[in-house]
Amino acid sequence: MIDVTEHREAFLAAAAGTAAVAGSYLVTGWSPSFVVRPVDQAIVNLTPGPIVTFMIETVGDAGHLIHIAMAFAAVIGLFGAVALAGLRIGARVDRSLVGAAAAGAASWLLAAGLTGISAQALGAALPPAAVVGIGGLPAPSNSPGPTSGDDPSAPEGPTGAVDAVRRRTLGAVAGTLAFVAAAVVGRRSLGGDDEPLADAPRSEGATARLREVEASALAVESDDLLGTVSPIGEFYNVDIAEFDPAVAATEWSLTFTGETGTERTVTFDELIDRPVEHRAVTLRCVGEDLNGRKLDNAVWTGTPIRPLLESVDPEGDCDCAMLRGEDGYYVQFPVDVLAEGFLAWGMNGKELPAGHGHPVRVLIPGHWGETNVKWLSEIELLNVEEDGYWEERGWEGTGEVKTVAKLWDEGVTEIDDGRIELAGHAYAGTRGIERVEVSTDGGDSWTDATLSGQLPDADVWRQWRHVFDPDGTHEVVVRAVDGEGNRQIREPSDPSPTGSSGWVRRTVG
Ligand SMILES: Nc1nc2c(c(=O)[nH]1)N[C@H]1C(S)=C(S)[C@@H](COP(=O)(O)O)O[C@H]1N2
Ligand SMILES: [Mo]
Repeated sequence: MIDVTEHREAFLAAAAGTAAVAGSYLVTGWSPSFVVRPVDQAIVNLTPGPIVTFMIETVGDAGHLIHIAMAFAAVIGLFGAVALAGLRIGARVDRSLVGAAAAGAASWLLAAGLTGISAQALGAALPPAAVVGIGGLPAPSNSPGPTSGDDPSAPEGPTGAVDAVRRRTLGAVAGTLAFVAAAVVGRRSLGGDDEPLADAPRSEGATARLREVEASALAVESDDLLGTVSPIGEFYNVDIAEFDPAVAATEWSLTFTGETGTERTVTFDELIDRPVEHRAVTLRCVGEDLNGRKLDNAVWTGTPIRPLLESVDPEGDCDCAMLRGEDGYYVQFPVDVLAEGFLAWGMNGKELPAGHGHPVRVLIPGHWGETNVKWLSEIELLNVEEDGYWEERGWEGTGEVKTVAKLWDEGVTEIDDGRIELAGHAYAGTRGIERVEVSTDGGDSWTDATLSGQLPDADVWRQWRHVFDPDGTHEVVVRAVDGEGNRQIREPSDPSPTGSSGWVRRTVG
């Protein structure tokens, strides 16, 4: 059993640090003003590439939990250290209020240093001040025994005072835990973290334009089975940072820099005033396993990049460009590939959500997910090729996607008559899917699956379906053939560095 009285300062400091984080969360939610965010960002940026790749391949999405846990621990430690200093100052002058004020002021400075000077930083300052003020009160002098001046934390002090100190310390810790729970519940009821950004009022033209996004709402019929369009909340997410940048559309602009004939900056209003298109585009992450879930399709609203690009006269020697996002992400690829792309501000009939790059992201047909820069802010025309964020970390994910046919858990259903229905998605970028072949005997014999209709756009997945009569257990294997007649690569490989290959196999029955 840990002696609370003896470790009183440590308990109070940990409680104060935790209270600071909870208070900040209550005020800011998971926004850029939350004190954990910059520390998490620093951890992500400082982690060496091979470790990042190793984590992605071994623990996958749990890697996020690890760096976020480290960030929480570090921030609790920082605010805890500040609170400890406050406690000691309070004890020295024998006035816990002085200690509380010192801890509060220093916590505010720390929060402002991490996230910028704002009233929101008070969220991280008041709760630890309260913990220091209450937890640091000296032992009551009317309790039997001690006279003021005695060290209240001295374990062998008179029992009454020791009990009072113990109760107060435990009270401060319990109060902090209650505050953490209240902050989480309170924040949720203030509205989820996925709320659209409170942008400044828009011009009438812009409002009308944005209504066109809604009008798109599913020009595409979601046909049967697994669904053709992934709902926004289910569309996969890959981010280098735990927190989405909060970029208001009214503040956003895209600048073409570097080797251009004319530099150019485009605002959000200018962008959405350009010719509007709705395109179905499928994305797949190069880092996913062969039968992984980082493959999704949406209907996006936006405008083609080519005319904008031509208007700035790209002149660089490498005919290549570096694209940058507000979160510090960057990716480089050829200008002629970029010219095929699309700048999207709408997704499935809604304004582009924060997690998918609000207000504007890039969509590059047929290439791996990493080329589709979210929160786009700059397109720099280069003279010499440079590595992008993932290339620096050992990936080669800017090229065309590999061909794949998936068979997820929900793709296996027993239908009423005892037969088994197999269904999945197949994707080959702009090459398209010509056919999906299914084997129910481990690859000895193959049958063509039935394909869903092809969406009108080039860069979309297709659904396949195959029904068979089971006889015991079956080793099911699926493989796709792309529109150029190439069969999916048989030889299995890891995702790193160029994307996984092989054929999906699964025992059924
Ligand atoms: N700014 C920015 N853009 C980004 C990323 C990112 O971390 N930051 N991740 C990339 C990767 S690796 C993929 S697979 C896709 C995922 O897009 P989604 O999160 O909308 O599914 O976005 C790409 N664009
Ligand atoms: Mo990715």
